[in-house]
Amino acid sequence: MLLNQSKLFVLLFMSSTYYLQAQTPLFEERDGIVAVEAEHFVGQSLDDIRKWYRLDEQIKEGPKPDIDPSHATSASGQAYLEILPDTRTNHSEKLIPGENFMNTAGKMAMLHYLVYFNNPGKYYVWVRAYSTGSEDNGIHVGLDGEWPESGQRMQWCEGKKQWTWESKQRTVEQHCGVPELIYLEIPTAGWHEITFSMREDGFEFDKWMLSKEYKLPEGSGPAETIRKF
Ligand SMILES: [Ca+2]
Ligand SMILES: [Ca+2]
Ligand SMILES: [Ca+2]
Repeated sequence: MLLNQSKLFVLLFMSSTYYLQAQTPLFEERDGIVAVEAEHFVGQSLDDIRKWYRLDEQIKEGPKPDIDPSHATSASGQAYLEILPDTRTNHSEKLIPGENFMNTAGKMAMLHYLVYFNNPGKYYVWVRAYSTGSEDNGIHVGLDGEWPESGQRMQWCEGKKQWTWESKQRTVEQHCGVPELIYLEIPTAGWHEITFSMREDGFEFDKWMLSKEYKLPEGSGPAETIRKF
């Protein structure tokens, strides 16, 4: 337990380079499941050009442009995050790498979460997102400051204009994504940092889940697996 606590302090120290939210819950894997509201991040970084903004029942909009209204009422926890501003909503608007698009993981608009794992191993990553068009449906996921190939280019094509769980990787051959290619290998029991970073601006992020089994979550997914001390 002492070792685990000291690891947590190291993680929190590492995290001090980004803004730490007050009273953010920490999370725990139980029975092969981690479930987290996107809006319960512990901090964000690399947010000078694009940033994640919380939308909820009180905060109904962020920086413009943003072509669509808030989707908070149908979000899990009635809150979600969106990368704004959104300057590319369709193919006719200019693609500017490093501004409204970032194909490389871990370079822009990064969210940080801390999770205690009881069971190491391979976990599929699921994200509940709301996509309106063709240029707001990609994100990357990483682990402990690294960005493995299996966390790059999460992609949504189906389920437009509604909150949709997905776990598929965009590839050269399959732009709509291939199942079972998005996963993280948790090397040890104990504390680990899960991170998400921008691929396309305007991405709307409600909730995420890790699961040992590749099984589509139902509805808003399982209840958050908050760490109990
Ligand atoms: Ca939007
Ligand atoms: Ca966009
Ligand atoms: Ca949410």
